[in-house]
Amino acid sequence: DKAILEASAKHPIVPLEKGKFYTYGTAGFRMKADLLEGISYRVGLLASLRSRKLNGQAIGVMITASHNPAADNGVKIVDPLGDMLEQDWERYATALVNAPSDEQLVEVYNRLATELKIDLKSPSKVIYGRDTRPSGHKLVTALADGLEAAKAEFVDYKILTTPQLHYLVRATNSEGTPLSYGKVSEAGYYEKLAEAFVRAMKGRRINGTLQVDCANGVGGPKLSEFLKYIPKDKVNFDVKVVNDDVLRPEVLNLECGADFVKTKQRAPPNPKPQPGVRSCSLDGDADRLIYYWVDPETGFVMLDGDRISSLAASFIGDLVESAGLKDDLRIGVVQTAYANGASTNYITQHLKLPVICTPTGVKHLHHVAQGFDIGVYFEANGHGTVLFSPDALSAFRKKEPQSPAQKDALDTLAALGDLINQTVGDAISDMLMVEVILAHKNWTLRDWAMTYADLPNRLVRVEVGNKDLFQTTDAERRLLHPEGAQDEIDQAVKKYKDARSFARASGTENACRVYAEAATRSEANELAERVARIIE
Ligand code: NG1
Ligand code: ZN
Repeated sequence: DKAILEASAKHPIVPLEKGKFYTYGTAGFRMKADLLEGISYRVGLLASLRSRKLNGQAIGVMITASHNPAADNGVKIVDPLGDMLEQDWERYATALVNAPSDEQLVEVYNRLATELKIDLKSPSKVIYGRDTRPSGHKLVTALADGLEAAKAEFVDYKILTTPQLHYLVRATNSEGTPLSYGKVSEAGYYEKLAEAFVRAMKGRRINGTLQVDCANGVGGPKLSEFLKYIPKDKVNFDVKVVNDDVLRPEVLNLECGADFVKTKQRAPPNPKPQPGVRSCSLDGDADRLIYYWVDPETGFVMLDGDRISSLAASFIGDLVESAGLKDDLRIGVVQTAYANGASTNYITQHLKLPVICTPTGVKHLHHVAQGFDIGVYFEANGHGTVLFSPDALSAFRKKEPQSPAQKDALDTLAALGDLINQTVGDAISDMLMVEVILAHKNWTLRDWAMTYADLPNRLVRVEVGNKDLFQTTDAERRLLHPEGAQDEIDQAVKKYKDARSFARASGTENACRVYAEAATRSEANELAERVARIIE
């Protein structure tokens, strides 16, 4: 107790206005970096408890604020399989972080240990990493002090992408078991991806250079490092890495990156967009991916998370059929309400695959995707992955092929199982998956974009007095409160062709978001404005 008390005094919590609390949201604790030091210390305490509760399995802590401005930062906890912290524990995190004094912190810590039947003398292991934000230094120091005070064993992996940290957590916990996820090192991550990439490509050629905008974040140096692992004689992957300046913190996510491209619906102004260049953007911690190109005739064309999702579902669905596994494995796609309606139609009607809609936040999508043998999940913003069940992975390896085509399909599926990050959405891994699929199909980005036409859509942020008044149901697609608001939205939607609109409170910002789509751009804009006025 003494150690925890003393170290706590070094990393105080910044008090909030009366009646306000820090909350563990969709992205953990995320805010201006100068509020986070005490929080990071306390998250160290919590992570050590979580590890002890789970028999000393390694728990991860990632320090990042992803696509948010450089002055922000965030702290989030990763569970032993590399997935997000179990939902029940978000409450404990909130309780620990909001303890008003050092003494009360010790009290809450001990109370949690008693309530959860945690032996504070048992082993505990925590591993952590951070993105390139300068504030990360101070936050990992506070985190390490928390881990030391709690007498946990810990490993500092320094600068990593978020998905790399998730990989390392899973690799650490599966080391030496039959389910080993890969070598426990950053190099092990690159080796695994490079090997699976070569295997999945099977000598096929990639058509043209890919320009990768790295948001001036951690993805830049990590992607450059990864590229060294690809054997040039086996795959031609010509990548031009741009926006990879991690030395000037102020340029992080500034006018570049996946979030910029998706929300502004245009290419980053730097480097100056050249017509026809195959391009993609990562976000600040390299877990989101958006493809695009500037067409000489039609202008900017974007291939977002919905496109990646439908591309993956279509390719993997075909492979499963060719492999003769169609009756054995259930494939499904998971989306949120922000998925473009045209993508949902394409997946259900053309690919004939089930689609489930969940509330915003990848933890929800991930959970539902685990219910399928092959669960494809992406948020429209480009964050997602494809999950394979143990049954699926073993079928790819064990099924006796009846023909060379069947063997080919099984081999490709097995390679995809290793190539696609099974812990969390991973921009580098997803990019390799997209490249494999386009190479197999011999498709350009334009071919990919031709599969269906997106409905014009508009997303607006609305400042409201109290966003907590906005309660939703039906995977956030309908408002329960304020009373009458949903009826008004329904009336507005009826006035437009192929229209859909919904409003919900943001989980990461102090505002509401309104989404609208309709048959034409002007109708989508008009509908969004109308609905915004309803909830204002
Ligand atoms: P909120 O602020 O709850 O809308 C945003 C994104 C989510 C998700 C989280 C976590 C949109 C509309 N919302 O959530 O998709 O990525 O941030 O980063 O893009
Ligand atoms: Zn991110």
